[in-house]
Amino acid sequence: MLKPSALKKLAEIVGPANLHTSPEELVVYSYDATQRESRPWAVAHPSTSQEVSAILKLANQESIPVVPRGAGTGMSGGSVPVLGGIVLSFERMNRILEIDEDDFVAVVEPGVITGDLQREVEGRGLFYPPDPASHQFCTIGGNVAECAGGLRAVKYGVTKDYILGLEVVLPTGEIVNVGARTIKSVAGYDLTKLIVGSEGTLGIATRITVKLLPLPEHVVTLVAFFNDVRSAATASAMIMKSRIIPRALEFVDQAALRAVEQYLKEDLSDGAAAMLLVEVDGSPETTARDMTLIQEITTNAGAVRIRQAETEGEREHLWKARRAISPALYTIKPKKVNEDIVVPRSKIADILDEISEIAKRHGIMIVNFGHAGDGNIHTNILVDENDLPRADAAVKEIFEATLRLGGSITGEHGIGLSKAAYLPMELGPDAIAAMKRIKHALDPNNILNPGKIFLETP
Ligand code: 2HG
Ligand code: ZN
Repeated sequence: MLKPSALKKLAEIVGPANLHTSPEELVVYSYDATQRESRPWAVAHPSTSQEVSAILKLANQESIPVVPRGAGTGMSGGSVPVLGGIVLSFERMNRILEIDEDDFVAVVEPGVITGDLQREVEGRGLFYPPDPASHQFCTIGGNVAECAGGLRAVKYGVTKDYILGLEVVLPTGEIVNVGARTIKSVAGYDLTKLIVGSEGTLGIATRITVKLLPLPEHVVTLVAFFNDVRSAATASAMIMKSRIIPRALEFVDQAALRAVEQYLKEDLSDGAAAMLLVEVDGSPETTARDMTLIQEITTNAGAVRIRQAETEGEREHLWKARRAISPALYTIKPKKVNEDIVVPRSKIADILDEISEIAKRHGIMIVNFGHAGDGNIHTNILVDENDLPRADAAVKEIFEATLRLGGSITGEHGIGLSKAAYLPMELGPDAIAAMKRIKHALDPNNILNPGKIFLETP
C-alpha cells in the first residue's frame, strides 16, 4: 500500500488526472500476455523524463516498487507488478520526435507503437526492421526493455541492433544519456546494450534513438505446405544452408495451423501438417533468383504445395494469418504456457522430435511455430488449469533438450517471471552473481521491476 504522503507527492508530480488508484483502473494494469495477474497500488502516466525521474527518486527514498509498462503484450511477465507498487505507463509519452532522412536516424518516446514508427518511416522510403508479431499494439519502449525480435530478425537482427542511443532514467532518479546518434561510438562501457533487454530492471528508456535503413526495393513472399513436420524443418535448414538469407523464414505446425484457421474462420492449409512462410527482399533480379532456388529446395524437401503471393493484398493476408497464431492459441485451452526456445537452426528437426516425445510422455498438447530461420521456436503448452504441474515438468525437459542441443531458453520474450527458476540451467551461478552485482550497483534498493529475472532478491 502507498502511504497517503507518497500518493500526494505522486499526484503533484504527474497531476491528479494522471494518477489512478481505483480497482477498475488497477485491474487493467495487472496483466501481460502470460495470463499472470498481480495488482499495482497505483498507476501513473508520466509525460516527461523529469516526471519519471521525480517518481523514481521518491520510490527509491521510500522503497516503493516501480514497474514500467508499454502495451502489456510481453510474454514473460515483465510488466506484471508482482510485488505491487507503482506501474508507470507510457501512453502519454508517445511522440515520434524526429526522423532524420540525411543520417537515417529516428528519435522516439517509449510509448510509440512499433507499427506506427514502421509506417511513418516507410512513407519516406526508410525502414525500421525489428518487427515483433504484435507490432500493431506493442511499444518501442517495451521492445527496448525486452530486446524484442520478431519476423525479420533472420536477416536484419533484433531490437538491440537498431538502438543507437538512449536517454535513461536510472532507478535512483538520475537522467543519463548513453550511446550516440552516430553509427559508431565506443565512448565508455556500452550501457545502451546493457539497458536493451534488461527487462525494465536497470533503467527506464525515456528517449530512444534508432537506426534506420533504406526501404528494400522489392519483396517476394512464398508459402509452402508439407505433409510432415520433419520435411518442413529440413527445408528450413536447407534454405539457410544454401546461403540465401531470407528476410523471414517462419514455421507453423499442424496444430497451430488448425488453431489459426478456426480463429480466422478460413482454410489456409487444406489439411497440411506444416507450413513454411518465406520472404526475400532486394532488387527484382536477386529476389527472383533467390525465390527460384527456394522453390527448388522446398520441392526437393517434399513440399506438397507451393504458392508465391501474387499481390500485396495476398502478402498481407499471409502475414496477418501468421501474426494471428499467438492470439488464436489463447482460445484453445484455458492456459497457454508459452516458451520461446532457440536452437542452432540446423537442429530444428531434432528439437521438434524431442518436444513431440515430451508431449507424448506427459500426455499434453504442445503446439510449435515461429522463427525457424533463427532457430527460435514458440513452444506453446496448451492445458487446463489442473494440468499446469505436468506443463511445468514438460518445460524443464524442453529446456534441458534445448541446452543439450546448444541453444538458449529464450530467444526474444525474456526471462521475467516465467523463466527465472530456469535461468541458472543456462548461465550457471557465477554469471548470475555478476548480473546481480550490476543490478545492485544501479538499483541498491531493488525498486525497479523487482521479482524479475532472478529468483532471489539481488
Ligand atoms: C510470435 O512470434 C510471438 O507470434 C508470440 O513472439 C509467440 O505466442 C507465442 O508463442
Ligand atoms: Zn515470436
